Amino acid sequence: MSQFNLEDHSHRRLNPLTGEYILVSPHRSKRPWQGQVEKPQEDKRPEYDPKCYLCAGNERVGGERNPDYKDTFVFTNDFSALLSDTPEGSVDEDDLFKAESESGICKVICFSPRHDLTIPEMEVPAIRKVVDVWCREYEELGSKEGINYVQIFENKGSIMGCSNPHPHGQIWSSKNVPTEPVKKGENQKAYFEKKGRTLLTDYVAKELEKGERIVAENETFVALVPFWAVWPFEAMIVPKRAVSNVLGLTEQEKTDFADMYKQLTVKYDNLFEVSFAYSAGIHQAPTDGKDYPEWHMHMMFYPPLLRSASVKKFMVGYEMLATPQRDITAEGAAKRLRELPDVHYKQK
Ligand code: H2U
Repeated sequence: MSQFNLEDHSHRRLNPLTGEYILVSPHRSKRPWQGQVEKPQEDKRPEYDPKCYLCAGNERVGGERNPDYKDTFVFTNDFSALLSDTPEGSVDEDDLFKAESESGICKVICFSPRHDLTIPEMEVPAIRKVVDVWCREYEELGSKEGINYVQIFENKGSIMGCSNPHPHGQIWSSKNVPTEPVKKGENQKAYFEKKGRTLLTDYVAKELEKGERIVAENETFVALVPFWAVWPFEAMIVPKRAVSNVLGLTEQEKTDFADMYKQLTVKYDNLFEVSFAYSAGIHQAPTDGKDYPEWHMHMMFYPPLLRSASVKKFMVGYEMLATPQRDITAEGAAKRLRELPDVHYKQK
């Protein structure tokens, strides 16, 4: 028996942010593949689509008309999953049937009036305006009574459930802190109490030293494939400095955040020369008025593509019943992304 190593042998890796394990089976990436092959979607779109409900000047499904916006545009979701006027109430029957009312505000953010663009094809100053919208909305929504968490996210690509190719993201803000940020908050708190520094301050410093999982870096931000990544090309964008939410970012850091968002997504698109689908979102401190020195904000990217423009990873079988599993290692995925060009394939 050879000595245990992470490149050849099955192992489980801990996600210290969530406290959960994932299974890594590097030897399995050599197995033959006879699974599903889909045709990549056509990605030719006009700058303006008269039928798009997010294009400037067009009517949305609910009958409201979008203004003639020039950069970003935010509106309250016409089909909000959370509503601000939901009455308070709860049910608790023998600890077995528990429910409580949930309320909140949901918004949609158009990233650009250009129907044909996506984040990796936008310029950094335009993406910076998206970062500014996130800051404004986090502040405005978060300061409302009864809003204790602001989840900013983006679904990109129809395979991730995105309903419209027009570049856009969403915000769902709620009374309760949702499951993922609760777990991450608890683990970051425990680490901070033990070490006096945020978990991600120490983690990012170590990753920068090691270099093997780094995808891109600028002065104040880094994009990396986390050691505990579940999705094949999962990545996170993290500020090098401990900042608990987007409002703590300096002007320079906001621009660097936009730059990192572009750099990572350009590499994503270049990987299979296709508009790379993902769900991405920012995890940051709750907005209940308390201090969260342990929280270190970060943006997660969960892309489903695995082998080509059409073959995606399925979260089925063992993943649904036991624990998430991956074949290609985080290090292998980071190396592939890192070595890709910084110029978008459509601009070559
Ligand atoms: P997704 O593409 O990630 O589904 O986001 C689009 C959101 O836009 C979706 O939540 C909303 C949908 O409810 N929407 C409106 O608010 N108004 C419309 O006219 C169409 C879609």
